[in-house]
Amino acid sequence: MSSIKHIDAQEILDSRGNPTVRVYIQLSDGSESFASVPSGASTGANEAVELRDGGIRYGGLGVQTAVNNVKGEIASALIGNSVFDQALLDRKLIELDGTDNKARLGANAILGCSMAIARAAAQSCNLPLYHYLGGSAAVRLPVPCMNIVNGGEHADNSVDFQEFMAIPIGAPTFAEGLRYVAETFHQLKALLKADGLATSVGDEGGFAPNFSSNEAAIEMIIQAIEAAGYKPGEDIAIGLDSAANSFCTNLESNYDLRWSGRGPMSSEELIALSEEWVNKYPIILWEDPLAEKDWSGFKSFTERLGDKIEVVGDDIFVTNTKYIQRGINEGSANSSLIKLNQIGTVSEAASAVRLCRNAGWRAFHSHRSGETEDSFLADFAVAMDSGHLKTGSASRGERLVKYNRLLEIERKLGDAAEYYWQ
Ligand code: 2PG
Ligand code: MG
Repeated sequence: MSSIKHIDAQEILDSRGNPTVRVYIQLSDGSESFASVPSGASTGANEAVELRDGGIRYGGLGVQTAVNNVKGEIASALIGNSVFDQALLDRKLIELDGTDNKARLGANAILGCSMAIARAAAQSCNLPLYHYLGGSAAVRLPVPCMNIVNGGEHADNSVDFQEFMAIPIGAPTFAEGLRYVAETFHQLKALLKADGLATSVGDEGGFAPNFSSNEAAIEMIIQAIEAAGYKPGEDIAIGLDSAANSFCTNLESNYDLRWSGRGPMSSEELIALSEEWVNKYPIILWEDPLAEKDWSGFKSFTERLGDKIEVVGDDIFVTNTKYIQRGINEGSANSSLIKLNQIGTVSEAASAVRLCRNAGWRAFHSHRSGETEDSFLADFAVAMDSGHLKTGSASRGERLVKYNRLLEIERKLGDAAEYYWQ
């Protein structure tokens, strides 16, 4: 048995220059690991709590309290335990925290430990992380849903929707899929330049120009797919994350697509507009088409479009089995986004995936808009066998590190590697 010998932590900076937590673990057999925690901008109200210091350091965003919680209370509780009891250790952390949403010790402190434990255990067994967490039958690479246009809260441009993703559904391998969408990204840059639009990028590395409308963004992406030599809808399809909380007005189900100039809309009007777009464009996945409180809107969207496209709940479910179960009961979606830091431990995120799978739903793995150079997500997505992930665009190192890790995993798996859509 290899046990936890030492736990340490420090404050580091994420891709937006905001503090986040890194946790270090040493085992009795000499194995060592560390893990770094991501952080979102468009967060759901029910996410596990990221503990921030307040005060003047880093505008209140410091994480020294979370770091001290790891070094003190958490380290005392975990040292001496077997590193292989991931679920038990995660439960111990949840109990030690004692709140429903990890508000006391901080989900950032807890997740850093949970991820570092998994990585140290994998190291101790001399297994790659994806095989340690997923078993030796975990051989499927996720389809990379590449976010090539950023809007909403991830950029200061005239685009209401947060993410426009290119999804290489027709590629034969992960490496080829990544090439399809990276080439599309480059073609998009050329098209933007030719139109005199900005080619600077948003938080997740996608372009963030001032398009004349959300539709104009979709239309230029289709042009870019064609310019790269691919067939829209066959080789590469489109996914959207509206992140609709960000344009939901004070009422729970009233929406204002500010940049479309259409004026406020009801949930039903927004759904009718979405249906027009699904009929017109090769959209196969739509995340957060409605706001987190608009459960009836989600249900009606799924009734209308759920047999045509993947309807993903992010802010509404926050990777929490309590909300996903409600969504399953009410038919609110047919897929859940899975973000490790929304729930705060590796084994709870795995339970969320399991719940989705048991209900015939899909599970869509995701990074956060504030990321680090940690590639844990790549291994986790392969381990969970969910078939697709999003981790930003073909720019910014904290995004590429995950894609490159997946290339590495595919290479390692060799002929055993699998890749397909659905
Ligand atoms: C989302 C995410 C990740 P954030 O809404 O899906 O793309 O954004 O991390 O800001 O919540
Ligand atoms: Mg989202």
